[in-house]
Amino acid sequence: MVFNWFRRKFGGSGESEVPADTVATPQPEASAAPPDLEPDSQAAEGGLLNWAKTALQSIQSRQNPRTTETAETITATEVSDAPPDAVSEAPPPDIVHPVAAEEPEAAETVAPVALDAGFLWSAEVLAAQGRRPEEVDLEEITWLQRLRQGLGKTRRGLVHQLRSIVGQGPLGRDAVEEIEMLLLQSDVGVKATDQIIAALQAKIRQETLPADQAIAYLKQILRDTLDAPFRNGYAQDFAPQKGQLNIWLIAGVNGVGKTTTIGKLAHIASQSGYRCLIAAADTFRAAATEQVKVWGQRSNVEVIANPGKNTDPAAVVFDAIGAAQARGTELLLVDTAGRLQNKANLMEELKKIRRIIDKKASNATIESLLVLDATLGQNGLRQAQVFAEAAQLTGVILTKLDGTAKGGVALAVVQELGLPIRFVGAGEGIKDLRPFSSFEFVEALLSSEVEVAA
Ligand SMILES: Nc1nc2c(ncn2[C@@H]2O[C@H](COP(=O)(O)OP(=O)(O)O)[C@@H](O)[C@H]2O)c(=O)[nH]1
Ligand SMILES: [Mg+2]
Repeated sequence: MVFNWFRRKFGGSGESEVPADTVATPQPEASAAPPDLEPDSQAAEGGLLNWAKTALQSIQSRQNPRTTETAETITATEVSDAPPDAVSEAPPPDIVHPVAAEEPEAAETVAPVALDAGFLWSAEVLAAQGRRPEEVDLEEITWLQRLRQGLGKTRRGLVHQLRSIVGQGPLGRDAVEEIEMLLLQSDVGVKATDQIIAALQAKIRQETLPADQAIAYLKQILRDTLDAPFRNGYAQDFAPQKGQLNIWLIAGVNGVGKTTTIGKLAHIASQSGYRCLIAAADTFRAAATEQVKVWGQRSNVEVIANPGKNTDPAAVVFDAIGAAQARGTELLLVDTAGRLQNKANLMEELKKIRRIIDKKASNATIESLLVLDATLGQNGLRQAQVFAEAAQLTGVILTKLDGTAKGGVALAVVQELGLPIRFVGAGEGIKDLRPFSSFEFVEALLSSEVEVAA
């Protein structure tokens, strides 16, 4: 049974637009989990612990085939892409990176799963979204923990101070100003902060809020901010359509993580049962094609490239679309350059690629996704404006949330660009990218430490 990582459910790779809950899943293997929980009462009646136990048992019962799968991919990870700084100029494309050779994926999957505090926190977040314990994948648990870890620094500063502010009694003007400062320090940006504070003040004018309710309300405001694009015409569901060609153009400046993200997306796609192909259209840097090929090997996805020097990226895209159409590819991922001789050239090149796609694949579903490095904070946003015009952006992928990034930038991104965040990256490994969920993000950003330690 295939877990569809885009839709985050088992067997959900089909054309069906029916919501998860109403899909009948007749697969007999699905009932491997102990059936002693009522399907709709898990979190509420059985309690979190039962939910987590059931999830753990289901995961364990599915673990065997998965371990074999991972073992095969490990060999490919021994060669690594060098960081962009090292490879951006002409020479050595084949720098071997010892660090990446020991990618955590093997250990991660093989490690025994325990019902520890991290597992429980992830379980709580999944259960709160109406997920059923039998339909949760282990990688979702580990991913949530990683996201939470990545946002740890911001969270510890933010939550601690927030609690001390709201703990002082009903929110007054001074307290609101302090919260405003906190948000700005967390990279939320002026515009989004203003809006969040306005919403908070409006609420406070109506009623006094005890500390817990104030934080719960703040969480809701943050989720609403992140979900605003869905109220403005963007579809909430974001997955390639089965049985037809989807083309995702991946753009962004040098070093933000485009190629890495393509590798991770290719992995998600092939794991989820999509026929996937990569177009290596960053022909500017000599090493770029090699780097994307390594990711192709890791994810078991073929890469269409033109080995010639100074090849026209639009020509590579043209060839890749031809190949995709001939093979019945469902998802074509297009890697692009992040730097050319100058910005105008880069934008021209992106426009040209876009024209080729529109022309040669007029029936395809096209998404143009901007990759933003979360550690760049507000600076990244300025770059984004330029791309927005050239590439007709339809969404954002936020990377490097595991680093020094202050997670608040996600709110600024949505507020300033009006685009939905589609995926978030929190690590250099192949599994370190997942579809974005405002609920999970805000929980990872604002859940208190105490709950987990309990
Ligand atoms: N820590 C961390 N590093 C990342 C992430 N995504 C990408 N990177 C690293 O960022 C560097 C640049 O990535 P690359 O994909 O080459 O960027 P590109 O120039 O936009 O294609 C590489 O060293 C990646 O391993 C992430 O989510 N977390
Ligand atoms: Mg690249």
